Amino acid sequence: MCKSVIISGSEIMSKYSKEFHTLNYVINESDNILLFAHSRPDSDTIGSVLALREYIKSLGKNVDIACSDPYPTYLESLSPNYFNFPQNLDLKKYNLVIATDSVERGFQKVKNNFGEKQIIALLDHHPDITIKGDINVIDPNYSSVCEIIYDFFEFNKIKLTRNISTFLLLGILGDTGMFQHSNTTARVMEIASILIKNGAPLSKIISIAFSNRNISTLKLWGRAFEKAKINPENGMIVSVLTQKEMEDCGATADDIAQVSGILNTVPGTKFALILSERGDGIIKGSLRSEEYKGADVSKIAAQFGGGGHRLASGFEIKGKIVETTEGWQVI
Ligand SMILES: [Mn+2]
Repeated sequence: MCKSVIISGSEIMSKYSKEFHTLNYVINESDNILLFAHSRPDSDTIGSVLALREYIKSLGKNVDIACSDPYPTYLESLSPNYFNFPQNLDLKKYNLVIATDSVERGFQKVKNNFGEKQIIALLDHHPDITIKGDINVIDPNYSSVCEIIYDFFEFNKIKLTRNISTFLLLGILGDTGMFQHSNTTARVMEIASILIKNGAPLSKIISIAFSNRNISTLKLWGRAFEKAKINPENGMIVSVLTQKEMEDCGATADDIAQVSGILNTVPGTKFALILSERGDGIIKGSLRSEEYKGADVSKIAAQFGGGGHRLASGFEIKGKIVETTEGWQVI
């Protein structure tokens, strides 16, 4: 999908030439730079800030990373923890602030703390971003923000060190579901190949970041899989998780994320739906499908006032999940 970088002779052209040029100029002109990762940080936002930190550090600048939630301990063997809580930083001292990925998940809360002289750059690949910075690269055609940053580095001829390559591959692997989601374009594979050539340890990243599971996660998945039902009429595979089950397993809402992806692997199904209770009488519906199944789950989400895209959508309804003889009912 992303065809933004066209190599013609020695000149690298990009759809974001202006933004990439300006961002690099501002980085070089700034003494203090803040990188902002989103709340409940995932591998894309983490890989983005770590890769940018590595580059900015190499220029001899002062660079800090802010995030409202802690750095995941399982990633400590990939990189030390450089995360700070925003409230522990003097936010006024930075010349430049770069927020990466899901910029509306956390960054909008602190955005007003920055003054007019502080430059804000937003790098994101989510649709429907309403906040604006001074420099914006917001493009849902990118698989990940790490792919945007790769283009930024390539455009500015910045050396991809082993660490930078590792962090960018971490984000790309996370957001493409380890090259399984439909956003895995030829360009993504080309970039991944270059990152691996530059020393990114593919299998190490996968085992550290994506193959380890908490026992609480497995228990919760077990509950969801045990209860899964298939509706042969519409090809839906559905399961539910109550708040009590999450508490019993010691699991969190993050542990639910992959359940629908795994349910989708059941042959003959068109899409998966997971209903989960989230406290305050809210039930969250998470819908997933796969490219080859030809379903559009955003249409189902829209019926319940939700949204998203064709292969991944969600909605929220009020109520409580009650098991009946035929299935479940929301009351
Ligand atoms: Mn992302």
